[in-house]
This record gives sequence, C-alpha cells and structure tokens, in this order.
Amino acid sequence: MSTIPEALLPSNYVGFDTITSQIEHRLLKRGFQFNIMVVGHSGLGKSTLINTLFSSHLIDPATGEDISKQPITKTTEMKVSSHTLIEDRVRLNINIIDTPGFGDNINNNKVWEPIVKYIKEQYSQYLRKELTAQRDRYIPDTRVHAILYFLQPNGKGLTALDVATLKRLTEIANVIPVIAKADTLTIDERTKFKKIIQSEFEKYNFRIYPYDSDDLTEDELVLNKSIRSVIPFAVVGSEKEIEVNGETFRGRKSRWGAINVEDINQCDFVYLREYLIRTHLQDLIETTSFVHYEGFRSRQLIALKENANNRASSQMGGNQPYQR
Ligand SMILES: Nc1nc2c(ncn2[C@@H]2O[C@H](COP(=O)(O)OP(=O)(O)OP(=O)(O)O)[C@@H](O)[C@H]2O)c(=O)[nH]1
Ligand SMILES: [Mg+2]
Repeated sequence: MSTIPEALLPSNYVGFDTITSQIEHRLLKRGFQFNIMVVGHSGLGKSTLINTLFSSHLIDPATGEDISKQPITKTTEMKVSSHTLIEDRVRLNINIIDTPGFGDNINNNKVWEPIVKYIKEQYSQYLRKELTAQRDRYIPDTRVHAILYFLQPNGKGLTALDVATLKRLTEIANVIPVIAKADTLTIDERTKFKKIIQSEFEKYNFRIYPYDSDDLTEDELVLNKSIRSVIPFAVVGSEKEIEVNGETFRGRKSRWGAINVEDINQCDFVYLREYLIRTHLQDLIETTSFVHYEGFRSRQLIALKENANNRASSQMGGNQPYQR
C-alpha cells in the first residue's frame, strides 16, 4: 500500500507558487468561450433578453459597431452571432444562438428537432476533431453551454410542447428555465406560477441545471439550493431606458407602473445575470464538457466499437455454427 509522503517545506524559495499566475497568464492570452442558446415560444422576448443581458458591451466584431442600437425583428431561422466582451484583462467570446420561436406552425410536432440536431452536431464536430491523428492543441468550442428556456407567463403551467422539448433538451445540455415577460404577472401570481412549474419539473423528473455532485463544498451546495428555489427566473427584458421621476433606468412601463429590470424587488433579471456570469459561468462550461459531451462521446464510441465488432464477426461468418 502506498502512503502519502509528508509535505516538505523548501528551506529556500523555489518559486513554484507562481504556477497560478502562469496558468492565469495562459488563460488570459487565450480568452474564454461561452455559448448560450435561447429557446421557447414565439414572441416571448428571447432576443430582447439576450440584448438586455449583454447589450452594454455588445461589439460587432466585423465592424466594431455597437449593434444593440438596431431594432429587433422576429427571428425566423437559427442564427449564431459572436461577440467579444472585454472586462479588465479578461476576454470573453460569446456565441449567442438565437432560435425562431415555436408556436407559429399549425403543426408544432417536433419543433425541438432542429435544436437538438444543432446541439448534437456541435458535440459530434468536437469529437471528430479530438479523434483526428494530429489533433489541434486547442479545439474551438462551439458546444452549447447554456440554454435559456422561455416559459409563457400563462400562470397555469407547462404546455405539452414545453414538456416534450424540455425532456429532450435537459438530457443533452444545461437548461435554465425563465418565466418570460414577468411584468405581465403580479408578484403574487409569479410566486404561485413558480411553485407550479417547480412541481412539474419534479413530476416529469427533468434534470435541471445546476447539478449537485460529491466534489462540491458545503457553501456551493447551499448556493445551488438557493438558486433552485428561484428557478424559473421571472425575467423582464428591455432595450430601452425609461425615465421615472427624473431617474433613468432600463425598464418597461407596465399596467402596474414602471418596472426597473435591474431592481431585485421587481424581477429576477439580476439573479439570472449573477448566476449565469458571476457564479456559474465556468461550471456551465465544465459541466457541458464533463457531463453532457462526455455522455455523447462514450455513446458514440461504444456504438463505433459495436459496429466494428459486428462487421468483424459477419466477415468471419457471423453467428454461423462452426463447421469443419
Ligand atoms: N411586456 C414585456 N414585453 C417584452 C419583454 N421582452 C420583450 N418584450 C416585447 O415582446 C415583443 C417580442 O420580443 P422579441 O425579443 O422579438 O421576442 P422573441 O422571443 O425573440 O420572438 P421570436 O423571435 O418571434 O421568437 C417585442 O415587442 C418586445 O418589446 C418583457 O419582458 N415584457
Ligand atoms: Mg427572436
């Protein structure tokens, strides 16, 4: 049996404590990649919310123009837009995958298919690059790290289409459900609606991100628990600044009065942003890689191996009994 050797304290300064800054330097040079997708019924404010989340920093990489000034139009096809955000020395490359809302077609059968296909295609592309004989040192990551799933603020619960779509999406990616256009519900209605949705998630056994695991600390488990109590985030999006009593803020005028998007007493937008960006960004990226992609990878490789075995056994006569 091996024993763990006692840690030694060098008598002179060796300098390996600089390894953290060496790693930091390398990471900063490369930058970070975060890919986020929005999914849900048509007209729920998906495009607006994405702009609300990132707009103060949106830079069009091609022209350098601030594209947040352009008006939003209905999304009719899956569109990936790339942005680079820079804060301090950190460069964050964001891909936003905007999807057309469902509910427009008379036949809403399998509206999730192009979305599932897109997600799997990114895994498959990554796997192909990993399996080449001379693989790149750094494989560009287009895997979807988070899906913001928009629920209609109907006060009743999930639609059949939500259930069918969420079932498939939660199996292959990190899903973050949000109640869209929360300003159309009173605070009381939102609380009730949240409870209904939470119990439906339980009933259908959906695996909603964040996931607990053995290697989380006590504090991290507590944080996850408190986040779970807020999910689905009741959000309000707005691209416009409004003025109320001489104060300007990003918000909307609703039938209850003006709503400040960034006020935690009025909606969960700030909680969502904290969660996505300040506490769970790295975990979303890692979970995509270690849980979802890993699952895809092992299923693909097992299937490949089985195919190869079947081919080999059919070449050798398959299941034919051995004859002299
Ligand atoms: N009341 C309210 N209206 C909103 C909110 N967010 C967006 N809207 C409005 O809803 C309309 C649709 O917004 P979009 O962001 O285009 O919605 P979408 O989900 O991207 O729509 P599709 O691309 O057609 O699926 C616009 O008129 C927005 O101004 C919100 O939080 N509350
Ligand atoms: Mg849209």
